[in-house]
Amino acid sequence: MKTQVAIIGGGPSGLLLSQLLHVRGITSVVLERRTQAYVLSRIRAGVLEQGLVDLMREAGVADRMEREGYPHTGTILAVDGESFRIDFTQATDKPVMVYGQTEVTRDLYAAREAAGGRIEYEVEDVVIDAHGPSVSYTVGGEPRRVECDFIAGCDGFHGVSRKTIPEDVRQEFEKVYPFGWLGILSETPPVNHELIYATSEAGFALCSMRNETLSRYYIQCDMSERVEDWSDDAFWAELKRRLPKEHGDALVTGPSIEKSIAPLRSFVCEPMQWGKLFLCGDAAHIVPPTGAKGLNTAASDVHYLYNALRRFYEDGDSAGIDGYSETALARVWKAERFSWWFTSLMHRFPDQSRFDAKMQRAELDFLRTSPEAQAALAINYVGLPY
Ligand code: RFL
Ligand code: PHB
Repeated sequence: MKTQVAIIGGGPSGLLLSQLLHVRGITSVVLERRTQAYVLSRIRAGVLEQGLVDLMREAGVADRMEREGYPHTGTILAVDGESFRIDFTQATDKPVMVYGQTEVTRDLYAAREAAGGRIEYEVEDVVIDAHGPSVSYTVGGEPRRVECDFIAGCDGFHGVSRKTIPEDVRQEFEKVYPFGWLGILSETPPVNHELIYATSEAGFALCSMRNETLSRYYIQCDMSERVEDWSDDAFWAELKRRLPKEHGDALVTGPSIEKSIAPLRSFVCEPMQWGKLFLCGDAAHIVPPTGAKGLNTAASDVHYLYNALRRFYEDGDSAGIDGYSETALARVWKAERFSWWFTSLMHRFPDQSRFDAKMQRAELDFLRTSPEAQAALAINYVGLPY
């Protein structure tokens, strides 16, 4: 098979890139290891930056998001039972959009299918020749091969693309946090119309949502804990303990429809390109979810790669392609910094000294009282410019 861009991974990065290229008449094939139903069953991000919203518009897949998504102009921070609001509009003119990653992915699959886009599911044994360039794989044991001009590695943290970059070229930077997030999805109305990021002696908690009848909640937990050991009742009780009284009292509880534990990690791979292979999204970097930056940073990579490919095909200009890694990484590191900072500020660390705890409280107090500190949070949270 021949195509212009072979895309490995049918998550949000791969699908968005494929759809944007399609709008510009550039052909691609998406190779996905799982089934579409499996990809859509993963409950992940819920907050979209304006940059991603604009990319969805450019890709022609924004209609349902505009109808069903919720623009938010602020978020609540709760510290030891007292809350204050970070108003995004004081420092930026941009809201964020509350719209689930599952829905983004669903809309992208629908658009690719409507356009007759080629997606191969349940591919195995993917081998990348970054210089050929070509991609070989099997489906149901049958060998296949795609010849292409470029390869986009959009296959997430556990994919094969990153590992194709030779070890003596590839540098990896990593920080693993000593806790995870236990998350539940429940068919209950959200406790508040805006997200609540809460910290207390008992640890971090987050109240988020998908819509008026579907809530997403997280609590910081030990990585040794097991989902099976957390009954719904135990989860609700612990969440309530970590929220200000007015929110805890307002919490509507119900059975969970999904419950899982996610580890927290910061990770960056440099460079993000090798030969004709270009990494996008979780394949190249991971952030802890505290700043809601994972999907959004994947989208900024897609923005840079899509525009670089467009310039190449439309103007014969390879400057964007050549500089992709450097351009993408400059923004990636800023999202890493924000996610690391917000995580460090809001969680209880098991090895935290009494001094460390005082520093955290002083910084939170500074944030509560300083418009400039709130502006810095807002600018990063709504998303730095591309
Ligand atoms: P994905 O979504 O992991 O998709 C990669 C796809 O590649 C496939 N794949 C392969 N295909 C072919 N061959 C192989 N060898 C392959 N290996 C893997 C996989 O099956 C998969 O379909 O990466 P992508 O597209 O880069 O998207 C990244 C985002 O999914 C991720 O950054 C976010 O979900 C992170 N994240 C959040 N990000 C935000 O921006 N805002 C949030 O509010 C937010 N909350 C979250 C999150 C992630 C979480 N978890 C569980 C990790 C909350 C959670 C709990
Ligand atoms: C979510 O809704 O899943 C969510 C929202 C904000 C975050 C992380 C996750 O920072």
